[in-house]
Amino acid sequence: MKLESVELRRIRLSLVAPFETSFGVQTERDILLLKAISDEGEGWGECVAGEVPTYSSEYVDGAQHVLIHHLIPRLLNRDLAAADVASLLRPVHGHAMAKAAIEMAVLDAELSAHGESFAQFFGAVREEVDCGVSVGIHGSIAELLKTVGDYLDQGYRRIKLKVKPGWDVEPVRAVRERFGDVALQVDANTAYTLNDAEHLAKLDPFSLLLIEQPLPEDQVLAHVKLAQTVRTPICLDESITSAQAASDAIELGACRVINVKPGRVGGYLEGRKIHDVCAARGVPVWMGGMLETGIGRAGNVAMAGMQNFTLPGDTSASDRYYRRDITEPFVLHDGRLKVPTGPGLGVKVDEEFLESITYWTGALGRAGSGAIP
Ligand code: SMG
Ligand code: MG
Repeated sequence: MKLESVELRRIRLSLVAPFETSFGVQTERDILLLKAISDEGEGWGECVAGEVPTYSSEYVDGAQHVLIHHLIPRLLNRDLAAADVASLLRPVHGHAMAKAAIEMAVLDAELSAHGESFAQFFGAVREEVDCGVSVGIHGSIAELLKTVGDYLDQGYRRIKLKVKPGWDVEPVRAVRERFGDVALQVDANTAYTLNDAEHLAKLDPFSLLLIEQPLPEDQVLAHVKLAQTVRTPICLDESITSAQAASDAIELGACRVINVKPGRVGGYLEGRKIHDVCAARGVPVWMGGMLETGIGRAGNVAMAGMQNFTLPGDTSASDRYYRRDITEPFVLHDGRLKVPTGPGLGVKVDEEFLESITYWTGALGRAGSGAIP
């Protein structure tokens, strides 16, 4: 397949409700979308980098810059397969989310051309996947209980509470007391230090499925030490940047569960490797979320259909995020989302709606469209 050009597009989409984490509040997403245009057809990619570099060092303006100046030029006008993208981009260090976005677009173009779905390509074994929902930090316990109750009424099969120092044991206790043995886990997004080990052990009596990324991402050894005090299984998110990092963390005993986010690890192909490494070591994985639109959600739900994705993911329905999605919406049925079956991502982008929320476009490649406005 020859990559002839890449269109870039920035859109803004408001979230249906503010989403607060230990690193800030988000009320909308400013999203970079890519369209890969090849001699065999087109494909979509969504970049999961946020507006500010607070989840990780990447942010959407930076991702756009590195794609335009360093990544896309290495791929244009070459005969390539999606499987070649990571190695062609390896000379550029870091920028996993930017790399993941272009690899995704190339993969969608390639699979669409062959009539193969993402799920078939990944060897997915499920037609639908169990869904959890990530619940932000709230202003009060009463408000939190209302939100959690609403999500449980909608059918979500697992609740994840965002936590931070000062908002951890009490909200967990309140949700356990009110909602009984609901599947429950927490995510700290690196907000604690190893000095908080005794405090985090206070979560042990609540039978959480896991505690996600309690300590900073580069502190793998500290997670090993934390696991000696805290009985709740530790799950790593931000720390796992590659299959190698996953393998090392497991061998060191830093985690017993891994959250796979294709964007964080440089793409779906590296995500699949992490799945395989974890499966071989008996470590369960689950699909993370980065507030994706229907484009990113389609790929994530397909990958979550793989065998070792045994825990419900942060793969919530479109209406948990956006009033109107840019594809047909993903709708929850009995706490599950259907894995798309059509070629490539298997969703149709609503081009008219997309145009209406686009505030910038650019293109690279092909005569006459090389300019970035
Ligand atoms: O997509 O449902 C979603 C959000 C899930 O909590 C979620 N993601 O660290 O796991 C995580 C956070 C990062 C999101 S910041 C935009
Ligand atoms: Mg997380």
